[in-house]
Amino acid sequence: MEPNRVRPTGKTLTLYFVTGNRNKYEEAREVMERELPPGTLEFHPIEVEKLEIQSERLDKIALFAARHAYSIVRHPLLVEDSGLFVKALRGFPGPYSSYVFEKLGPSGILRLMENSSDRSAYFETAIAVIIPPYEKVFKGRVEGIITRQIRGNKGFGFDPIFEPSGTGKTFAEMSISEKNLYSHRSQAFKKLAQWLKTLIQGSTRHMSSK
Ligand code: ITT
Repeated sequence: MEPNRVRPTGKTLTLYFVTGNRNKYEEAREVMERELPPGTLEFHPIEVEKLEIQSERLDKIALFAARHAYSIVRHPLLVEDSGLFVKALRGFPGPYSSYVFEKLGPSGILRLMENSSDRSAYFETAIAVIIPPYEKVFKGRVEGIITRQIRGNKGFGFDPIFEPSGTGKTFAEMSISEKNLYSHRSQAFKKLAQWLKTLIQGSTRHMSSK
């Protein structure tokens, strides 16, 4: 079957977010709804095997996984890979964040950092999106610190131990919309939304000049 392409029809674009993490999807959806005109995008989560290569680079991991997912779904989609990079731990857990979260959790990171006075860390996200004939990667990063204690019960993952610079709150003490003012994910999805706008506008311009 011919893969789906963005055709200059002016119709709504349907884009799948390949993820098993509902929280990630909810955060992304809030950004996309805010950034894109109503009716331009249908955005849905989809669970497909996420084939992950071993790499230090989130963009490479996301792009490989997106290409693999596309070979199965054959419909415009994106994969997002994120990680927490702690300076005192030389960037650990980074691309291994998912595994480390499962094995150690936020309290395990706090234990590893008991004697570290340098608390600086950042979250990074890479989104790989495939909308034939395009393949694009968008990144986002937020700097902050690892707290001394677990704080807050919202969000997911390492949110209760990460405080974005200058906020005095952990991500787990913020609503989705507040987290989206700062987060790595929201920055990357905003870039994606800007690009989608030009893509959609280009399609409709093409149609009206026909
Ligand atoms: P998918 O791969 O199915 O999308 P995942 O949860 O495995 O979901 P990632 O591999 O991208 O997602 O993320 C790795 C881990 O990093 C994730 O399990 C969380 O523990 C952590 N993480 C990522 N983004 C986070 C965020 O915004 N806040 C807190 N922790 C986050």
